[in-house]
Amino acid sequence: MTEFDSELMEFGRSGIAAIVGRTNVGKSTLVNHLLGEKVSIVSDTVQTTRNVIRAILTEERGQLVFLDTPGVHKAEGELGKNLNKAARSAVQGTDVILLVLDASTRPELEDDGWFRRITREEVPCIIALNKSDRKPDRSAEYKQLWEEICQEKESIVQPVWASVSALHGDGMAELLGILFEHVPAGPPLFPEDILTDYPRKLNIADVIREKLFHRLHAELPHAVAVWVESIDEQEKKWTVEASIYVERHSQKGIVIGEKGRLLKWVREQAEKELYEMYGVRFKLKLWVKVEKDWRKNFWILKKLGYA
Ligand SMILES: Nc1nc2c(ncn2[C@@H]2O[C@H](COP(=O)(O)OP(=O)(O)OP(=O)(O)O)[C@@H](O)[C@H]2O)c(=O)[nH]1
Ligand SMILES: [Mg+2]
Repeated sequence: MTEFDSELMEFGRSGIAAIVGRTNVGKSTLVNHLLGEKVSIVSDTVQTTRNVIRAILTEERGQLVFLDTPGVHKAEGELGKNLNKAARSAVQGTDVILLVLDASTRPELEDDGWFRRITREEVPCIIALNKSDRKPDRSAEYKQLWEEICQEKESIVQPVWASVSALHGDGMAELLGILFEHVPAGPPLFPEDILTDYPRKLNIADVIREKLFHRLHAELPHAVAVWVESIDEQEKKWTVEASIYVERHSQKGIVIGEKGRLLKWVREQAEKELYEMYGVRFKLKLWVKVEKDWRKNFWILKKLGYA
C-alpha cells in the first residue's frame, strides 16, 4: 500500500474548489444545492454575491470547501472592479476550479476570459454547463469556443465537462463524484459540523439584501448595501439593527416604498428566512440611510468587505 492509499483509507479526500464564472450563471444556486442548505444568496440581478463565501461539505468520502465568488461582469466603478478582482484571485491556491457556464445563453466575453485563464492553469478544472433545464441548449457553442481558444493558446489543459441544473438538482451526484476525484487525499480542513465560516453579521446582511434585490429593479440594486450594526442574541429572540445604504434621496423613498410597504415586506421575508436558518426568532430593525456615492468610498467598501 502506498502512503497515498493509507491516507485515503484514514481520512478520505479533501480540498478547496473555487467556483467561478460570469455573473448570474448560477454559482450560488449550485453551491446551495451541493450543500443541501442555503449558504449563499441568489437573485437574478448581476453581481449578487459580493464577498467570497466559503461553504463546507463534509461526507464520508471527505471534505470539499467551496469558494463561492462574485461573478465576473463588465466593471462599472470601484465596486464592480473590486468584485472582479476578488473572483479572479480566488482561484489562487485552490485544488480544483469549477467554472460554471449558463448553457442556455450564448457565450459572452466573460466566458471567453475564463476559458483563456483556464488554459494557463495547472490545477484541474471542471466545467459545469448549468441551466440544462432550459432551452435552447448551447453547450456545443461553448465546447467549440473552448477548442478554438485551446488551439490558439496551444494549451493541453483538458477540463472535465458536466451538464447540470443547479435549480432542479440534475447532475449533482455526478458533479460531486468528479470533484472528489480531483482533490488530494488528506484530513478535513475544517471541523465536520461547520457549514460556513462566513461571519454571522455578513450573512444576516446578505439575507436582507437578497430580499431587497427581489423587489428592486434596474440599476437600484447596485446602489444598495446592507450593514448589520448590532445583534442582541437573547435566548428566545435575536434583535438585529441594520442600515440599508442608498446613494440618493430619491432611492430612499423607493426602498421604503409607499406607506413603508416595501421595507415591511423585506423585513418580514428576511425575519422568516433567518428563523429557518438559525432556528431562533428574529426582530429586524432596519434604517435606510443616504450615503452619497458609497460605492466610491474606500472606507465603506472596506467595512462591507468589498475592498
Ligand atoms: N432555469 C434555471 N435557472 C437557474 C439555474 N441555476 C440558477 N438559476 C437562476 O439564475 C439566477 C442567478 O443565480 P445565482 O445563483 O444568483 O447566480 P450567480 O452566478 O451566483 O450570480 P452572481 O452572484 O451575481 O455572480 C437566479 O435567478 C437563479 O434562480 C438552473 O439550473 N436553471
Ligand atoms: Mg452568486
